[in-house]
Amino acid sequence: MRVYDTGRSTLLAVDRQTGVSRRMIAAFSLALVSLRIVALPAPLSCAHLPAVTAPQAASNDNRRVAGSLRDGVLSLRIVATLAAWHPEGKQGCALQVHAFAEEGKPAQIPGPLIRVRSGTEVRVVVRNALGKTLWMRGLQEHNVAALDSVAIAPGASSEFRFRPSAPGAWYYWGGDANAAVPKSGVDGQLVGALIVDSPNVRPADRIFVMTRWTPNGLPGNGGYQLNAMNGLSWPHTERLTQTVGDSVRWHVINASDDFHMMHLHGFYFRLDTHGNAARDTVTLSPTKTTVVTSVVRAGEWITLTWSPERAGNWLFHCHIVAHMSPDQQLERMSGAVPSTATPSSTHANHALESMAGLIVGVTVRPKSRVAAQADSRPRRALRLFANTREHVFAQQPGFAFVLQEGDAAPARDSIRIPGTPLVLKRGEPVEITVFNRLAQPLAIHWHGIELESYFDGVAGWSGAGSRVAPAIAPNDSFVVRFTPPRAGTFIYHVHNEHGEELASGLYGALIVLEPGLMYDPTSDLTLVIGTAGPGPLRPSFVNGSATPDTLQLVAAKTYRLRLIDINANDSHRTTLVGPTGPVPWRLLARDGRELPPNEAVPQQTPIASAAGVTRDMEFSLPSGTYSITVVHRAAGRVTGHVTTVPIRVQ
Ligand SMILES: [Cu+2]
Repeated sequence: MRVYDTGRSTLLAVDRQTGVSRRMIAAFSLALVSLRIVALPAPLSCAHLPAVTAPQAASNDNRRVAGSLRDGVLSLRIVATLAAWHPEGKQGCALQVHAFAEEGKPAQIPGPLIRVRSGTEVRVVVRNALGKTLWMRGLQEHNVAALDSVAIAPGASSEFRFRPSAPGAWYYWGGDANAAVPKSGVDGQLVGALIVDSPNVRPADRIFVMTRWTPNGLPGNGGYQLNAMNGLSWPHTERLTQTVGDSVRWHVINASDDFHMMHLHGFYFRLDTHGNAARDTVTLSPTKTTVVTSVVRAGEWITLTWSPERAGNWLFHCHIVAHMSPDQQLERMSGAVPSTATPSSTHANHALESMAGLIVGVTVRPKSRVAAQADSRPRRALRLFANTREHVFAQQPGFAFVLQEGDAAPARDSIRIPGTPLVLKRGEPVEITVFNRLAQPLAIHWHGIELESYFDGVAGWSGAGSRVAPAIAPNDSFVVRFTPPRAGTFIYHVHNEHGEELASGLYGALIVLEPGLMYDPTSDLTLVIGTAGPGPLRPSFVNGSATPDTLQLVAAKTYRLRLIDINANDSHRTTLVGPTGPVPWRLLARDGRELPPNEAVPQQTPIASAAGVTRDMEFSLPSGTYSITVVHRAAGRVTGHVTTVPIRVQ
């Protein structure tokens, strides 16, 4: 591991430098890591990609406001033009796309940042240098019922004058007619943030614009997609540095045509605003809630605040496997011309090599030099085995985490999907030895648990300084230590995918109880939603089955239901259904955090969820026949697949 730690320290050591040099050094470090692994870095070949002739676009970190502000008027001239986009840094391959530039300057991806205090007049002239009609949307006052669209003929210009009054993380975009959200084709980068601040306050904050690219019509690339944060794909995305105790505020704009599940490692964040292109209120997920994962649907944005309480390296990323997968690396895209690039198969550094896309790294510095006191109390010891068995999903293997119960380790090929529920106590130190019996290195993430960075489970990244957690090598083990600070419903799951391990069972429920309580399965129910193995879409698993057993319940008894969604790529709506339709239940907790009275939602059904979400509900039923239905949605659309948990109440 020493080799990769060296690379990592180089990455961290330069985070005060400019974005450009940081990225260059990041690229250098990555090259250094590859060099040590494969002896020679493969020459970068972009020959498998469509030819690029346009001038290079710059990635835009959304820190510099475009245009000039004079006498209460922000004036700006932008042009829609062809540009070469380098989502993997300036040294990486390029894609030819449409992008916005300030007149006379290189194009930017995402486009120039428009930012004003509410009440400021904005005058934007947009020139269309593309060979097609450009439909512009979003350059207007917001909080309206519907947005305008304005067509600009090829070669023509159009001026937009408006005086925005509604504060929010709005955006503008261009494309073909009637694009309700920015489309992921050649126009997918033709977007820019339009931030309206309240008149008096402009808090220190950051803006992240998420965009997407798919190779419309390129042969052999049906499933390929590339997702970017401020124009860059991990590990080329910006590295942020914070200090313990900071107040961090981010605007996260999903300027794409797919939904994202934004997850923060190690800390909760408060969702302050949740809007879409037209309005600052989205009704499906309430704002002012505190979670570790929030959905941001196509065209939506959120403003969130959080405060790092512990030092170390952390991630903020989309939890959808396809949006954090190394399959997004341009070298993995095939094309009309066969690729000469060799995909990285060693995964020697999980963080740098086996993730890509919508990921931002955050390094939190300690506030003082005094190290936190180690917890010297005795630790409850658990032994957890990562097992696999052949031919579980037709010809494909299944995977599972199996806890040792008794004196003997479980058989190497014993699996149970989901993994053994881990039941811990709030405030009780635990020591979990994870044994890797897989053929590949393993990293395991304790989702929602507030713990020390080193044990967070992102191999090659979690930790601080030169002490960075390794991946667990095959036939090796790793000791994880933490003390859960709160009771609630959490998840543990694989964090490094080599194939489809998450979809194939490598996850489980992590339940933390108040001290003195025992887990009572007769009143405490856990339903874990997972993907039903690799391959084409089908009904999701609930507790490892597409046809779960009937729950036998007692009339008038109060039940707690822990609902965990840890499927790979899709979303769900879960409803308690009785003889006459949906039955209300009481929402008790989100992502393991008990709802305080001012956030309590007395009755809620259905529960919307996707990867990385937990919800606790309470209900009590009269005698009768009921069911819990889990309706499957892919890319936000109902697929027709429903998993039903029958319930009999007597
Ligand atoms: Cu995503």
